[in-house]
Amino acid sequence: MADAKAQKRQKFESVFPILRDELLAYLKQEGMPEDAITWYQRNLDYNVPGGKLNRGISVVDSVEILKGRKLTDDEYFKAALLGWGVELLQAFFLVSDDMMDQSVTRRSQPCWFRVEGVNLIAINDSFMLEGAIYYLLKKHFRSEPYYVHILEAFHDTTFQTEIGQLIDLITAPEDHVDLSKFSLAKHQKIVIYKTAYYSFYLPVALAMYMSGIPHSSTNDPYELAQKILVPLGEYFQVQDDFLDFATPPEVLGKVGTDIIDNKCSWCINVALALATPAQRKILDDNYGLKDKAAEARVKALYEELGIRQKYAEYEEGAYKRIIGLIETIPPEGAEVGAGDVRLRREVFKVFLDKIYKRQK
Ligand code: DMA
Ligand code: MG
Ligand code: MG
Ligand code: MG
Repeated sequence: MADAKAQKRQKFESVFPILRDELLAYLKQEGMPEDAITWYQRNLDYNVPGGKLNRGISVVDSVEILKGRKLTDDEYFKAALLGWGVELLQAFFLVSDDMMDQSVTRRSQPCWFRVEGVNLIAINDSFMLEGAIYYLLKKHFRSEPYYVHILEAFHDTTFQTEIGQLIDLITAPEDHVDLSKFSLAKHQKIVIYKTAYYSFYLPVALAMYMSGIPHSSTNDPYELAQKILVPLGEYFQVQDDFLDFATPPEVLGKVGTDIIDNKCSWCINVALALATPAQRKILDDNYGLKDKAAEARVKALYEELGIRQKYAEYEEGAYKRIIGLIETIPPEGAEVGAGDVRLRREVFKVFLDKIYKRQK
């Protein structure tokens, strides 16, 4: 089992150097100086391949499930390229997110902008991670009938993520802590926009387009997919918020910054709902300060309020709710016709199982 998973990851990873070399060859062909090519290679190698790769591998998994058979070599390469497109988008968001959140580490190494000699050049580096997506899509998908659909899927979810990042950032001003501005409703809006669309809807929508699933004016399968994947993404970001508080950096691969950054996180919203007036004062006095001792006081109060237990309850509820949503898809066997490519429960079940009770 674990072996099959490692093999799948390895096969997916083996596509990355091919794509990276195509990008570097483009710079070479344009006569770019050697140090620019080396810089871009370092940017790509440092920021793209080192994560969990859930989003990227989900594109491949979903195409396999939707087609209902093993992929040809060409199909595998194309599905993996779309997967690496999502990972490039993720790298673009993470490099910029870490600057805006003033984070310290990512994937167990210093955030890219903190690497010696990088600093604000990381802004342009993040743009070049995004630019890579459209270079590769044009090169490999331009003549596909679904080319415009996948372009739109990348563009639409990118804009949604940027809107989400905006509300995440302006809800967390550095110089002014006002916890009465937070709410779970606001939190839901933030997490759906900053995380759910690009992390969950995008990989599945890309697989659906590549598998030839058409849009429909009645019961659009893309809308149905979104109805399941948005709550799944919301659950994933609640996990991210919880792990920011609860998981040591050695395990998580990044140092949590939500309390110090004054973020409208799931944890603070639950804490606000549970706090007595005396406990509320502790939160008001210590949240959002650039001070490790204040952060520790907030964390101690989270423990006292039983945030871990609340999270365990939330996770069970979210899991059951999402299973219920998945079951709104007609079960296997309810075929419309032979060779019919349609949405399948397993696409969502596999994605859900990847994140249920995750520790990092
Ligand atoms: C994640 O928000 C959203 C994007 C678009 C990167 P975050 O700042 O909570 O992420 P992380 O905890 O990984 O820094
Ligand atoms: Mg962040
Ligand atoms: Mg952030
Ligand atoms: Mg986070």
